[in-house]
Amino acid sequence: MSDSSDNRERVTYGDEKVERGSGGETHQVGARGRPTLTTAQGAPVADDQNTLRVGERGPAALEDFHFREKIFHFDHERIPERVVHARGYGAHGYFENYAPLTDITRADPFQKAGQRTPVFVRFSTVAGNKGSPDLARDVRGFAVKLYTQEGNWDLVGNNIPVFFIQDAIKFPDLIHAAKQEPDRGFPQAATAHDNFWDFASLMPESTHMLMWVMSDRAIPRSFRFMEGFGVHTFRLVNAAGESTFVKFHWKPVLGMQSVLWNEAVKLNGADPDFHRRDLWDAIQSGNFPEWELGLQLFDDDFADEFDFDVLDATKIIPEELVPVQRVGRLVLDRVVDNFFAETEQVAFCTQNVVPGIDFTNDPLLQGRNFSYLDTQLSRLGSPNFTQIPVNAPKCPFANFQQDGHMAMINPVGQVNFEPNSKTGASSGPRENPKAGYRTYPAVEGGEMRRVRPASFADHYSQAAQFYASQTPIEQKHIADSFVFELSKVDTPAIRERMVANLRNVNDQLAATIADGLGLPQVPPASPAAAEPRLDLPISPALSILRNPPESLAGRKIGALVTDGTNAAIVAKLADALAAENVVLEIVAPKIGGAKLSDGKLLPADQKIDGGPSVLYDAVVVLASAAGAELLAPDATTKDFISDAFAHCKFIGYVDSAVPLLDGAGVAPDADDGLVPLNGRNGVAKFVKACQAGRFWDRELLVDQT
Ligand code: HDE
Repeated sequence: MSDSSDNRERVTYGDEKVERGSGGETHQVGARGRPTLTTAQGAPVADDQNTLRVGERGPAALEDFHFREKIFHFDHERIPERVVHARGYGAHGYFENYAPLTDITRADPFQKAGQRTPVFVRFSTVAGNKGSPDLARDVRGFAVKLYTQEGNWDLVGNNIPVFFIQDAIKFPDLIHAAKQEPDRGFPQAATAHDNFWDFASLMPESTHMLMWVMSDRAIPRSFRFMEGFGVHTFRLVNAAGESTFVKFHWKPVLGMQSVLWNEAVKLNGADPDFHRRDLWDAIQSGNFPEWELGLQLFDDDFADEFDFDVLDATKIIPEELVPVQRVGRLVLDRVVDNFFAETEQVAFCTQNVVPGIDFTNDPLLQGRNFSYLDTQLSRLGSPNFTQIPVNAPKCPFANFQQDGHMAMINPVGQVNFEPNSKTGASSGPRENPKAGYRTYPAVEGGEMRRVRPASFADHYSQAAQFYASQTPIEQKHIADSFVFELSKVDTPAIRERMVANLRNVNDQLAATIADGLGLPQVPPASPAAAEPRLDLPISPALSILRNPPESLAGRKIGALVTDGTNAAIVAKLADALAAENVVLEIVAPKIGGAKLSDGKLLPADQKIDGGPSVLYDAVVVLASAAGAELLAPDATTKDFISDAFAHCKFIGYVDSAVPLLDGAGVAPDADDGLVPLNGRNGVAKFVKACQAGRFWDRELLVDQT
């Protein structure tokens, strides 16, 4: 990481040395080379421990300007959190283009092979407040700001390619229904309550998205293991003014991975920052998260022939029908310097497009184009939010906008209007008909009406397609989450209405959910605006498990060690995992570490109480005989093993640790997901087994409800 003090200019005022930072701020250098603490006005502070008082035990003096300024600033530290997507985490990086795409777009990032465009990405959950846990069942925001040479392009997407609603006018209702109920102020970051399901069950257009949200997609293992989507159909426009429709995809290079619901619930307690910590750790350790940008390109003919309306954001275009072409990669290689300045103040606006990128008439997108700019004013408090470094373009920019709260950039010189008769630089900027942004001249017309087109009427066919495209275990997870969520709904009629809707998706699914809820009978299917098509071909790309990762890279394995643990096995494991680019974390009874069989102290990363197995993709239990005896009655150790087993994780173990497995109710030979490490190639076998991610065969045995 670069040391910002390197950029500092040192000047001398009288006897005092003053450092000037790159932002122009100054610090007086006091004792031992440290800058002197000053007020915001620059006055040096002599005492930051005590308020100014009249007499040792007397009242505080109003003239204590240092105290008043400090508290005043503190009182105003918060800005309004985002109405949605309040909980988020961002990082810097770049987009690298593979090959020129000049035939389809004149957008700057796609003009040359190897061209790099700086980016800032913010991932988020939607429903929870800023301090809510990371593993809520929710859609994840995947917002990318590309600082192109022709302005900022914001691709403000999600990790799910469809949305709940078709028209932006329903967004406030959707979000009101999803967030805490207004009278009680809970539940936090959870849709498992009456209001959400009341709304959802009355809005059949939400069904497709509900299938995704009830699937494992809504509880990703981390941001690094999830896809991203631009959702809407956009336009790419080339230099000749020709348009191609496009859907944007982000494909994670490490592959997709999710956690189990029971695991998510426990993760939220063990580490509410699990996702942000994962991103921070990955970047700080040089394992830069990476996604490939994929484009689905199609023309008007395809749009006219396709079974669904390409302007309807509740629909996908299956990848099998229009392949995703990978055109570049997004690499996140730098964490923020300051969370507030960058992640909190970043202001994405869907209206931020650059020449070569254009909108379509998707009614959600059209509504969003109003909402984002508007929301920034109330969050950031000034139209000058564009001047905050994370929001400012990195290309030259010039206009006659001026003044307003916190204006840092103002026109220089006499002229702040156009046209003007001045010449040269002092005459200010001028429009550029050649290089300037030109809207695609789509021909529009028709009656001005509030109407939902008939082409948006099919609410169930793609929901059915999504369900049919999942593996049986993923289908089970979908049914389980519907049952979980609807079991938190107090009003029986809402539960029934939802099941009635789901009969239009899949009868078996509806029956399983009805049974899970203990409904006396499966309700009849609700009437559908358009007859659902249950014959759409399955789309394997929609399943996480049908698309397993190519390697274990980026995963994390937890090793439970005690005093006396076999040092040779630890060393072997460390080597084998390093070769796979897998992180090994040492979990021990004490954070100081454990003295292994070779007499050496191995420092721990986690004390067992703070290192439950939910933090890891797989675990190994390496306790020595004496260590196993010590830990056998320990409840946390039992949880470590029994949770790993219940979450279908691969568990490696040494012979001396078998009593711990027994104590946790896990037979060491219960299934092939338990791998003995002592034998020949034990470690290699374990590492190989872990490639499968989870040992799913176990799930039906450990989950009986
Ligand atoms: Fe957003 N959305 N949204 N949204 N959205 C916001 O903007 C809105 C929608 C998305 O990390 C808000 O700055 C409307 C779809 C992300 O800062 C707000 C509609 C998709 C983020 C807003 C939608 C998104 C937001 C709140 C219905 C996926 C977080 C704070 C038409 C394609 C960006 C803010 C960040 C944030 C409005 C629907 C993605 C209020 C009106 C569909 C990733 O402007």
